[in-house]
Amino acid sequence: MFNEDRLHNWGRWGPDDEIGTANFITPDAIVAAARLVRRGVVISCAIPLDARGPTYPTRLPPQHLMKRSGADYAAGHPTFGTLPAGGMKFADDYLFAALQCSTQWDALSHAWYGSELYNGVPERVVRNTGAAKLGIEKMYRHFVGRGVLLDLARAINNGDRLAQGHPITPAELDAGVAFARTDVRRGDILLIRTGHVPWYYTLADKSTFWTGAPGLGASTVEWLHRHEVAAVAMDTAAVEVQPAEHGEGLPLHGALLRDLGLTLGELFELDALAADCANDGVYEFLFVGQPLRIPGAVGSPINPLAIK
Ligand code: UVW
Repeated sequence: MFNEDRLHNWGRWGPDDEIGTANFITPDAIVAAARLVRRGVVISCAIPLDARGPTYPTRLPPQHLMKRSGADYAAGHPTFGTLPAGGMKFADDYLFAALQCSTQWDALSHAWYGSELYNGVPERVVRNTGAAKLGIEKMYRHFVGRGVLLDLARAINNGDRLAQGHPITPAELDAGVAFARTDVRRGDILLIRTGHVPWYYTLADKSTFWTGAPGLGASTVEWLHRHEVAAVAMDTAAVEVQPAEHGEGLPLHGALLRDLGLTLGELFELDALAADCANDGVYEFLFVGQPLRIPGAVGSPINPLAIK
């Protein structure tokens, strides 16, 4: 189902394109972004990948299991070899996790409507063995570039978190840009802070968190398309406002991932970065956020870094 009336990037980078707006990040843009590193400060935008985090209710929280630990050796498990000092001892572990249970990229194969994904890829390519096209591994070298933080909590809400159900508007994005005293350029990786994810960790009743979220309103699709950003990431579980402004579900996943080919980052932790930006007044930085190279995966955990 292709609808010319909707904003889209289908065909913009050829019929076989699988990376969408990541195409906006040019080698020159990466060189320019590297020049933004001035203080040698590295800030992670990830929450801990553990069961205490806000995993979307349709998924299981991650489980980290130890296969071998110091307790095994204390109980008499044999060492590996005899040198040095009676042999080597090794710890080993497993992670059982939904690929989108924590700080993550949504692959372009994560969401669609009708029977086609981004660039007209038929839904049958998303098989029970994985996505034969548009998998997150196609991004394994991407999302290195200029990052810009729009701290909307500070810019439009006196530093308080945005309310659940608050639909972010283009004017509010502009206010975030003005607050940052910078601009948004083609190929930028846009980080938008609402303060929502940190709130989760303070809640005694976690179910409250899932009754709604601030996020992008429908009218921001044109803004994002016009600014030609490479990716958008937020400190919320779904990027878009919840409940949706019109109808139910996650309609912006269709407009952004499927129509624009715009990769979405979710469950980012932006408070530490925001504090640093408020301190030095610099809201642009080198952003480095590669997905894991998992063939056919429709999302990936990441530890995105802002380097200033
Ligand atoms: C769903 O997959 C339902 O949402 P999200 O992309 O926000 O994790």
